Amino acid sequence: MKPLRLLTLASAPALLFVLAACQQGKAPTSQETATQSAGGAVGPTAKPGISASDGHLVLPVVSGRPGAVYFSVRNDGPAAVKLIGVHVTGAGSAQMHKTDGGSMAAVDSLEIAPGAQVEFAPGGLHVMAFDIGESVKSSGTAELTLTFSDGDKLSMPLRVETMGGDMPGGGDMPGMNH
Ligand SMILES: [Cu+2]
Repeated sequence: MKPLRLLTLASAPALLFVLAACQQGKAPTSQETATQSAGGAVGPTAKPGISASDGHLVLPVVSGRPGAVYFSVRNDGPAAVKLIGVHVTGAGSAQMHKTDGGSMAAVDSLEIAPGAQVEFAPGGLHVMAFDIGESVKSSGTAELTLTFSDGDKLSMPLRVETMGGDMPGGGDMPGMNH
């Protein structure tokens, strides 16, 4: 894959440090120390040292609008990794975005420092999924695959939800529906 030179997100490091600071207390639980893997949230395609959890896809209220994917990803490996691509099953395309104030911008790559956990959450980083097919809506499940700069991938299941159901005003994505 492409080597280096992909770092474009100026504000990412600050976010990473904040998140990393919240995650310093992590220690293996007794029932998990036997395995070398970093957490059980990910399937067999897991990238070593990287774990992801709490993946969910929020469908738009209006069909045809993009959906948003949120999840947590953690780097328990010894070196920084760079997330360079995302894929959502059943979606025509997907792209990393970052909401900043009232607008959002595409994020081409995202470096995750050793020991850092990055949250893709409403109001910040998210994955935008375009052209979501009917198969996703009817089955209620989807899968997110992350691609890293070294070519490794990591997949996780996504819970499918509908925007606005329980969320006041459905307003967790400023700028998305306007
Ligand atoms: Cu977006």
